[in-house]
Amino acid sequence: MTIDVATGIARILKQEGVAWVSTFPVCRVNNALGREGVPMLMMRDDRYAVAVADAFSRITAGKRTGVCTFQGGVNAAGMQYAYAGLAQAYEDGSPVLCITDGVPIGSSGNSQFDVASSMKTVSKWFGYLDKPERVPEFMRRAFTMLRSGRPGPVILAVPNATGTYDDTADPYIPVKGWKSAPDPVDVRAAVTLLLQAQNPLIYAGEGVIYADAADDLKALAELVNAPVITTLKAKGALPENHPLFVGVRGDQVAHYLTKSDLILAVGSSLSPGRFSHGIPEAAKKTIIHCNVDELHINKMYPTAQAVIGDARLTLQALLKEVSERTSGAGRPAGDVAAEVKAARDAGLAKYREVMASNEKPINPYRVYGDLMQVLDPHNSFVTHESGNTRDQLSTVYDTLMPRGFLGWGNVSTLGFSLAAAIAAKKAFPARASVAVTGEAGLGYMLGNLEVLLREKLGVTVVHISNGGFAGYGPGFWGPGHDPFTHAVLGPNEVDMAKVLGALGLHTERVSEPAEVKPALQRALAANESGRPAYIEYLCCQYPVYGQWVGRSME
Ligand SMILES: Cc1ncc(C[n+]2csc(CCOP(=O)(O)OP(=O)(O)O)c2C)c(N)n1
Ligand SMILES: [Mg+2]
Repeated sequence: MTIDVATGIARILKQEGVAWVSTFPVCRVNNALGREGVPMLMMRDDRYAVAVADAFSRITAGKRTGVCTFQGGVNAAGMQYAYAGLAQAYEDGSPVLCITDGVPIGSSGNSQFDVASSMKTVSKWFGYLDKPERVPEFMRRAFTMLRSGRPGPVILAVPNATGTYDDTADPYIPVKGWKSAPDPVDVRAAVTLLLQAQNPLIYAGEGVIYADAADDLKALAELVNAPVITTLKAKGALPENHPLFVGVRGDQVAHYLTKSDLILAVGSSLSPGRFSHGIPEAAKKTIIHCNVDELHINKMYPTAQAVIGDARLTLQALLKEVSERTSGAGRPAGDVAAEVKAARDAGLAKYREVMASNEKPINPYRVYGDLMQVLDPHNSFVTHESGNTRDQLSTVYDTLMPRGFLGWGNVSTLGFSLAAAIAAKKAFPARASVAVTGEAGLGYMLGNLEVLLREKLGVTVVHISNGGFAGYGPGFWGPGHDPFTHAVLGPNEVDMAKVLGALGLHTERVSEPAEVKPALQRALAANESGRPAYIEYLCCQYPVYGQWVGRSME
């Protein structure tokens, strides 16, 4: 049957199980999506169209692909605005499918902005659909890349959405993802090093979550009796009440990174300098680097032994090898768990204290502590913003399942938390979904709050309202490093709860520590009937949190 390109794409998306597409108009594929009954989640700008789809892929660990559309072509206004979202998805390695208009054949070179070269810098693959007949081929390639290897965004540019082709000539069959298992020689060599080490440390990255390998990580940690740290993006890969879990950041993490003589990195790029740790005295340590992609091997630190392959197959192979070598006994238990507990208790003591604080303005840690008490850790989603909310929550927020908390941002683009909370609600409607933000993140998301109301998305935005960019200004530590550019209108000048209440959200403004918890409970109750909520907590500026090791304050 002869069909047009846009219809072909819409039908293939349905075949691939795509339940909805986020968008900001216009894109020439959208009307076909509408006609074919693919629901569209219309965001209020192109960056958020990308970010919601990106976050959906992250939260479902790539099992359900987030798809978005935005304007491209010669008038690439949408694409230029979407670029921020694309760059972030690429930076963080998120398998999101982005569909846009391509520059029509015969119109290249018309604009200053070079669409193809800019898109290539932020994608795993930029496909330019130069012939209608190639729709099935391009979609097969796209979904293969989205589901195999190192995750990353795929961008498909459609220059002629109304071109036609015969869809029976190359009927589309949904593709699966393919995985590779590591070389057994490398597995044996890695285990030899691992069993020789005095103080091995497991350094788990987000690849563990994408590979659905949380249980395998736990099993290996227990067998080799090694402490575990996770990256920001892998937060939750090991239940954080596990006796071998050290932390994401903080003094106890620094202690183990320093003390370890061997680092077994799994599913992490080991790329320091942004929102991750450097490895102190790396040249004196043995680094075993397990990764799906050779890109990161020997990247910043010398790799003693690489193990290339899917994180789950790798962990299973390591587990089997350790088990065979030790007749199932693993490494002797010693007092590793007791030491981890002591280090965690010492490292977290000062935060636990303020989590119970009754001071006014409210200490932000009091909000996080109460949030942990109110939410069911097995049935909720929390995410942070760029700024102190990231730094503080990733220091203390106990996460008991993968994606119970979404840590994000190798570079952290303000405003992503709302996209993440929306995506979490779409992925797991029964879970409470909470975005914790400061005023900067809130500023980015304001226009997009309308989407919550229109789509009846019961999401709660928790605002740590402190009248400025706490990490930059005078704040807690004296002069601060950006004293000229940190103050904004704060709670004394603007009543945000009133502003957003007028928009239609359930809102509260809370200044009493005792009211932190009940206000959260009321917000979550409102969410249950599909009403979004905004809670403004009048907080002090308190830029205190666990540091990244080997990284200067910035
Ligand atoms: C798109 C973007 N631009 C700039 C930054 C740099 N930046 C990071 S946090 C921040 C301010 C955070 O202040 P606020 O939201 O009030 O949070 P607080 O630290 O006070 O809790 C800025 C400007 C960024 N992360 N993203
Ligand atoms: Mg602030």
